[in-house]
Amino acid sequence: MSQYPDLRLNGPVLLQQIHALGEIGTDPVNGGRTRIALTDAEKTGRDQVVAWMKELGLHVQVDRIGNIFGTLRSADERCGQAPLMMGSHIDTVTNAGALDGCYGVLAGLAVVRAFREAGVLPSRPVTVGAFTNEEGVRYQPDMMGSLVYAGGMSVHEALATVGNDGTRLGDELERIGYAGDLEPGFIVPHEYLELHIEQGPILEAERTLIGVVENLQGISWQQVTIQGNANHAGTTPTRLRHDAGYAASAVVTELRKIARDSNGTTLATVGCMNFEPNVVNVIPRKATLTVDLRDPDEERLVTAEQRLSRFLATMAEDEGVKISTEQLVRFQPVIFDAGLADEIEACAERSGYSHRRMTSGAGHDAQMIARIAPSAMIFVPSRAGISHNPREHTEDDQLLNGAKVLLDVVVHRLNTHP
Ligand code: HGY
Ligand code: MN
Ligand code: MN
Repeated sequence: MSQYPDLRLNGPVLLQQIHALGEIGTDPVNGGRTRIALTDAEKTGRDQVVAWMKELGLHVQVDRIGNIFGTLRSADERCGQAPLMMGSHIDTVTNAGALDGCYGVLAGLAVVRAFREAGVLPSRPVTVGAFTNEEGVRYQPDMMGSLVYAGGMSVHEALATVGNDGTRLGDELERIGYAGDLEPGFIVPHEYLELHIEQGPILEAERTLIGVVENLQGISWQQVTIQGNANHAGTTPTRLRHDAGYAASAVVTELRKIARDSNGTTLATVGCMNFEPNVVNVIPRKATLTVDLRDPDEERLVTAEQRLSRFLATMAEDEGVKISTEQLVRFQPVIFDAGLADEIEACAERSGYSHRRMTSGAGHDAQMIARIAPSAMIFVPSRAGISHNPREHTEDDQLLNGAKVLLDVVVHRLNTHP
């Protein structure tokens, strides 16, 4: 018999808050919203989430890397009791949808609201976290706030990180007023749950409502710099060229071959590419590009990295260019807690929601918190599998299904792990 028989999800408030947060940082020209980490727009989003946490009477804390935590105290306030934590992020990529990350943070607040509206307190503290710089667009690596929190990166190193706009992360954190004084990791969660949109096509294609996320693929980000020779586009014979632009383009083609040869498990993306001097009639003297490689299997990911490295060495030789690489991110695949995954599956089953076990293609804060506490994720469908795009969308009833499963899992964990 549940200790919390009267808990109900307040769906309308959750949907209203998702909409309201999605209005912060909107881009009327290119669509969507842009709340890159530690920008003014993201600060406004942070301020709004903190205000909602305070409205719920949560104890709000900010750590030295700007991670925000709102905690609902437990009924008996046993000293030092580890909280059950839910969380995600509210920073976005450029021209993002309204759900990536935000949904998980606001659904966590909806779970707390269910306790508040029922007038009951949980048997252990319940904390909702919003982690800094999950997207890694401005400062690498991504999932930085949760990585620091889990002890995978020092606060000093994170604060000293220089962004691709030349700013220092610690200065920007001070500027937006979220340089907290608590040591990251000051709360070690009893367990951690992250509700997130799938950001891929599987659940929709299979008409399945809930994803029980068992694992998360490995991620490798590199910056590749190719140094060639600028020369006249009209007078330089092909055989005499040292064309950084050609070399960079050949990398993109080779990466598609690497992905294809993996039978689809390895994914390869060149998201950024710049030429210098970037002029129509000048052979590029320099090209910089980013490479994002992912695979659920560590060995295959290493194989893809090694194949790329060999290709770069051969290209440097053949084209007479200098190629250097810088590793920006390297995270191994993560297996989530089997007990929590079973619990999520049982809750989805009990609610009559179709469900399936799956791998996360995207990186998430849960992969970092899994280093310090049992963690797992719940997915809901993404329309046409679209994300990191203004057209990112999940139906309201699907969003509420996910939040109800999150509430149900929290209640069950509190009942069985008081
Ligand atoms: O890159 C990712 O997978 C995440 O969105 N940061
Ligand atoms: Mn996300
Ligand atoms: Mn994202």
